[in-house]
This record gives sequence, C-alpha cells and structure tokens, in this order.
Amino acid sequence: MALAGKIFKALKQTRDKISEAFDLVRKEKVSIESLDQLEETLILADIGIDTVEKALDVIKNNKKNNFIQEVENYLISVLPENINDEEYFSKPMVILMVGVNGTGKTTSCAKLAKYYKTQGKKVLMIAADTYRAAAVDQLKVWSNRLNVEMIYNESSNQPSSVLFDGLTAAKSQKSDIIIVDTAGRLQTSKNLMSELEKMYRLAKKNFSSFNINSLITIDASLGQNSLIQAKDFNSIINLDGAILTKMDGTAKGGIVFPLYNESNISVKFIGTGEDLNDLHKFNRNEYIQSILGINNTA
Ligand SMILES: Nc1nc2c(ncn2[C@@H]2O[C@H](COP(=O)(O)OP(=O)(O)OP(=O)(O)O)[C@@H](O)[C@H]2O)c(=O)[nH]1
Ligand SMILES: [Mg+2]
Repeated sequence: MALAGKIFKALKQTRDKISEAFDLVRKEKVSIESLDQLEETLILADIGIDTVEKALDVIKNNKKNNFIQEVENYLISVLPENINDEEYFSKPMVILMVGVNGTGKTTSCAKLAKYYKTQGKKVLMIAADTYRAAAVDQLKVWSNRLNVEMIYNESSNQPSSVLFDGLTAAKSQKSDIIIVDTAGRLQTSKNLMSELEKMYRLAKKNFSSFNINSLITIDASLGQNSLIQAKDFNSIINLDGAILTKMDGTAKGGIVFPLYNESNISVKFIGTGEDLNDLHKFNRNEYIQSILGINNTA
C-alpha cells in the first residue's frame, strides 16, 4: 500500500465522523442544527476551538459554493508548509526524543533510524533511558534488527554521561544522524525535567558541530492533555517538532492544529502502528485531505 494510503487508513476513525457531519451539512443545506453537529464533531476530534469557529465561518460564507473545498483551503492555510529535509543536513543531526511515559519514544527512535538508514544516512542510536530496567534491551532489539549501532552503558544511572559518551562516539565515527532515546517523564516532575534540560544544554554546549534537535512524542489519543505536555516540554527545551503517535487507534486526529496554533509546535512525523514502517513524514495536504475525506487514495 502506498504511504498516502496508510495515513488515509490510519485517520479513518477521525474522518468517518467528520465526513458524516459534513454530509449532513450538505444534505440540510447548511442548517443551524447541522452546523452545530459539525462543530461538536470537529471539537471532539481535537481540532481546537479557534480553528473550528473559523472553519464554520468559511462554510457560512460559502453556502452556495463548494464549501468543503473552501474549508480545505482554510485548514491548509493555518498549518506550516512542509519542511524540506535538506535543511537539516548542513550538519550531522542529533534527535533527542523526549516525552511522557509510554507515548512511543523508543518505538519512534527505531522507526526514525529505519527512515534515515533507508535514505542512506549513517545512523547511530544512543540509549539514554537509565531509569527503566528494560529500556536498553528494548532499543537493543531494534538496533539488532535494523543493523544500526547503539551506544549504551548498563551500569550508568546518569543519562547525561551516556549522552556525552554517545555523542563523542558519533563524532569520531562521523555519524550523519544520531537518535537519542530518553526516559519517559511527566512534565510536572521538576527533577526529571531539569535533568532533561541538563542533557539538552550539555549537547548544545559541547557538540556545536552537530545540529541538536528535540522531538516530542505525542500520543494522539490523549487529547487536550497532550497540549499541556507539549507546552511544558517546550518551555524547558525548545522543541523542534512533534511525532504524533498512535494515530491508528483514535478518532482524535485533529491535535495537529492546536499544537501549532497554541504552542507553535509543528508535527514532523505521524506514527500509524507498532511496526518499523509505521512512520510517515507529515504532509499537511495529505493530512487534511485524510481527515476531510477528500481525494481518497487508499
Ligand atoms: N498502535 C500504535 N502503537 C504504538 C505506536 N507507537 C508506539 N506504540 C506502542 O506504544 C507502546 C509504548 O511505546 P514505547 O516506544 O515503548 O513508548 P516510550 O515512550 O518509549 O515509553 P517509556 O520509555 O516507558 O516512557 C508500545 O507497545 C508500542 O508498540 C503507534 O504509532 N501506533
Ligand atoms: Mg522508552
């Protein structure tokens, strides 16, 4: 199946409800009741109240036109353009994978390793989750399967020191992409958040030959709570973007909008399953068409 098909498929639950509400609006010729129904559906999909209100205005102003097309154009206009990968590669890139427990960091590290390895990049993974006993083993399984080297230190309980060793190795090995798995932490845990800030600072300060990026994993099914997580992480380590995980199991696929509007965090990748291939570069047109039900490519 084509990639576009996979994203379209993963967004089915979100799309089914939205396209049903749009159908009603069309059938009832933009009645107040049908607009109320659509509004509720869009809000339940986590699209965010500001975007929803404006989308409804677009419909009211285009009653006689192809209003779904107009809504599509509006939604495209509020998200950032897709970023060209090339801009990352002026320097070797470090990706610090951060986020709340269980949101998909380790799995996303492995998926990204595969994504970049497939592009011919020299990838190194660093297992810097020193909290959970099985964390290193979990990443090791992926690293073996992918045949990608992994730096770890099972006897260390200092994630910063594992990170330092890993980045030193990456420098001498001339890695292109260095993917760092970190421990899950709640945004409210002061100690763990300050530890993360220390790791980020250490990398920025000592490894200026690398482009240091941080990506947060956001579990799409968690809804509004994810926004708070993202804002709090962003205030500590200046996030470069998000990976929206578990998109396959939720009808709440709209979080991309408030993430960008309210926190200025753009989604870079979408996770659509537990397998290595279930990671897709975020493409705003494809995403919007997939939630509205336009241009079915599946
Ligand atoms: N369906 C689905 N499951 C996912 C996705 N990403 C991760 N998972 C699953 O979510 C669970 C947690 O994933 P991990 O990668 O271990 O999460 P983590 O953030 O590293 O967890 P901690 O290290 O404990 O904080 C695993 O069972 C994964 O297989 C996804 O995109 N879709
Ligand atoms: Mg993990």
